[in-house]
Amino acid sequence: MDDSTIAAIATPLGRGGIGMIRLSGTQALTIAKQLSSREIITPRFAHLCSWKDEQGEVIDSGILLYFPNPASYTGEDVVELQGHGSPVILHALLQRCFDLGAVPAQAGEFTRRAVEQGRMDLSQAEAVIACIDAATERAGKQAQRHLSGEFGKKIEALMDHLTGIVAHVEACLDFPEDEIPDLFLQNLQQQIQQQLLQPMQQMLKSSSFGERLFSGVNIAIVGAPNVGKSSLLNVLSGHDRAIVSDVAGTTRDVLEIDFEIQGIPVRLIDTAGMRPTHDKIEEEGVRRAKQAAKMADVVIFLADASDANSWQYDNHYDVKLMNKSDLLQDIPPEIENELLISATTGQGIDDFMAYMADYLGASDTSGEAVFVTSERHRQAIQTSEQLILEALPMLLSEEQLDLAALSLRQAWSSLGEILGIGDVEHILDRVFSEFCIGK
Ligand SMILES: Nc1nc2c(ncn2[C@@H]2O[C@H](COP(=O)(O)OP(=O)(O)OP(=O)(O)O)[C@@H](O)[C@H]2O)c(=O)[nH]1
Ligand SMILES: [Mg+2]
Repeated sequence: MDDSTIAAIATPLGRGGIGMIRLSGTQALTIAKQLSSREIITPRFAHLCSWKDEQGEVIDSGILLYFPNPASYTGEDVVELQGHGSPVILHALLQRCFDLGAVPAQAGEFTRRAVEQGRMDLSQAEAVIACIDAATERAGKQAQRHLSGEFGKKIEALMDHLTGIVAHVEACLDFPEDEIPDLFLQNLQQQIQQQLLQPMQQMLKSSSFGERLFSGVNIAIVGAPNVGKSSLLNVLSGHDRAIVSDVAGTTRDVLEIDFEIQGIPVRLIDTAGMRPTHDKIEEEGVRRAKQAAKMADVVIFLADASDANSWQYDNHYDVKLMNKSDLLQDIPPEIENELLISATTGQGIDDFMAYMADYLGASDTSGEAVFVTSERHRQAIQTSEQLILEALPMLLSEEQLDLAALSLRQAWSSLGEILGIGDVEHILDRVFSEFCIGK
């Protein structure tokens, strides 16, 4: 265990109403007493006091809070100094903490200590960054569910089932061959299906939506000039962002707006209409449009339902959408199965949004309250699932039972990585390197 006392500014660097310094470790209380010249510091009591430098001159004043171990964020003694949000004052105060014996905290070190002290599991620690980084309310709520341990409990439940199953398989190993009833092993297979594989597959299904909640998606709208790409961008953004005109080739630059689809942060990208051109500026616009389409996660090909010339697009796209439905008397048979909207009247936009939500995986969450939200967790579940699937047929051949037990134990360890259980030092290093200092 690290017995150093760490200190860092926990609020964003910049001027603000309040600036906070946090200390954690065995020396935290002693340092607090020296700073504040107080003999007695009551746990969880808001002390209004001033903090002084070596000469006794006041550096800042504010609220001092002391949380004795183990009931603190890190599980160690924690002191919080809530002063004024001035970078100069905060740095002076922090330096004073260092002079009194604290050392600078590494990125994420407070939370890492919380994990090491068993105050939270690794998935909860990751939820701390997820909370901070959440770009939409729904993402924030999902992060809270992870933070509360709801996700970790699901993983723990799977690990408990695995432990039970491994125990059964290992018990079989002690029996002489031929004495293990077939039915017993078949039952075990069934349990694996129901208690492990099914819930894991459901979790994996929800992961594309869950991961997108945090990673967000870039969606590019491409198509021929004048089909209404900029009009669609304006409708979806709810304001008049892009210039719209009946002159083909209006948009030249790549334009972006941010909005959300069922909580997924979406960057919508409007591009220049694609057509052969000798106009140098428009040519550059078309080049940029192609580039944007290449980089996008989802490419929407927009066409004008009333103009068959716009229906063909040679490059790759993910979603085809027909605009200007208001101009149609009848729907031409060639496009009767396509998604139809009118950027002018708003017709079909809700259905299109529902389609996009589905496309982005919203329906795959099947009403679950908490789902997989990170690639790291998904990969650990996938590895675990793979190992269980490998073990499954081995369970029916008695001479392979030991191999089956080994695979199942590895499957358990893979799930354990999610919670930070086992030999996970390298994983901790990676996870916490993404944290900010002071958290
Ligand atoms: N009737 C009708 N007109 C539309 C609709 N959407 C766009 N328009 C009109 O079509 C013309 C072109 O619209 P834009 O949004 O500028 O088209 P664009 O695809 O961005 O065109 P470029 O930037 O030139 O590639 C404008 O006159 C719009 O008012 C629609 O749903 N119905
Ligand atoms: Mg345009």
